[in-house]
Amino acid sequence: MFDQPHYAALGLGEIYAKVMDGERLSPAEGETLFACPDIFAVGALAHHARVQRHGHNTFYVRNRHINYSNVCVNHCRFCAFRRDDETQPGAFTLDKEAVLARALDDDGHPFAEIHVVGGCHPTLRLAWFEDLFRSLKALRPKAVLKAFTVAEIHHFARQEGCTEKAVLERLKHAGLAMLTGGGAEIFAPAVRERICPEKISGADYLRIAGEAHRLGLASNCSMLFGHVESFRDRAEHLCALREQQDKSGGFVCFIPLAFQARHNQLAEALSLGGEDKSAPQMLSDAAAGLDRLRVIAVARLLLDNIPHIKAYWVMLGVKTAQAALSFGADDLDGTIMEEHIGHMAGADAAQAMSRAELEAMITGCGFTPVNRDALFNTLPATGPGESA
Ligand code: V47
Repeated sequence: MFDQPHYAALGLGEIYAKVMDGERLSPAEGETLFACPDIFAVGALAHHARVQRHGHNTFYVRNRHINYSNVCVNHCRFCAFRRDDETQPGAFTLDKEAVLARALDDDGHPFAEIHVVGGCHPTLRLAWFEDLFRSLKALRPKAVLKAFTVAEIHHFARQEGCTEKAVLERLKHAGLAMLTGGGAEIFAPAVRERICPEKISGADYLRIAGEAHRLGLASNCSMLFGHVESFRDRAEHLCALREQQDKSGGFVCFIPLAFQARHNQLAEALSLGGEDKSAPQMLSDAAAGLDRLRVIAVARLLLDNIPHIKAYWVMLGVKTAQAALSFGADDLDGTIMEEHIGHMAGADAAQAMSRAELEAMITGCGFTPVNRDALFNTLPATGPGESA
């Protein structure tokens, strides 16, 4: 069914030929794929590209997310996690001991990844995090330490009155191996102005990611979708990441972040009818599920130089994440243990998954589980005495 005539009839003949020949697609072709009514045709092309690169291998990681605080100086309109200060209901800031206790809560089988994020805190300074990271690495030397988005790196540089490069060097020296992919949102300036007017620009996101890569730090990258962005905004966002990757090469994994529409200003504005009703966010639940698969598929097809596409089960939902494995995704992320950013905005997935559950999710849809660390180094399957 998914042969050349089928694609030609859909107006995708040239895209089909390019994917079969391993040629790069243009931003306009990405937009065409977002608009194509046949989601299965788009998914089959993405699955082809995924199998070419990874076969049926599907990655997961034994990891722990640690949110040190939700106090943040920015006012991103999509965020339900942030608070202005410690006095607001729901605000929290962990002390060093509480962070270390979470990293140690691993049944004696150290996490392969420790993922630390919290937003742009008004008073916690870079030196506090350097000390924290040194302690984390002393306690769990084998865990890959992944922390912050490039927005926090920019925030520290302003706090300290130094360059982002100097911040990154200090953090690297303290044990940081990579940055998380968050904070990219949508690069299109008009959309950014509507959803996160105080956040660094898309150009700065890419510039600081490039600085990190040049220093030997890896990073992930992302796109927040399903709110007020257009198909063109999505395609251009993905191609801007691809262009940066051509230059600096350090993006390991792309994470499409499906907008969670509870308890945040943007969701309220959309449901109150003040904004554009044609936005993807206004799709029914079923259509939104298909849209999530489509974003995974188009990302796989446009991002020919970023090795991994993550089906982040927390934001996609477990079942959609499973389906995403047949639409181009090759990674499910991990055990997580504790998640606040998505859950405070309405994500209804569990807080944690065991390793056995992740493996069952993968084998249950015909793929092969591969245990990994944050940098996608392959790790052995369950070791002796290790709990699932
Ligand atoms: O930076 C905030 C986004 C990000 C909402 O690097 C929202 O491996 C959806 O970056 N709906 C944090 N998204 C999560 C993140 C992440 C998660 C898992 C793995 C990795 C990785 C990175 O979540 C934020 C922001 O872009 N976000 N609010 C919301 N309402």
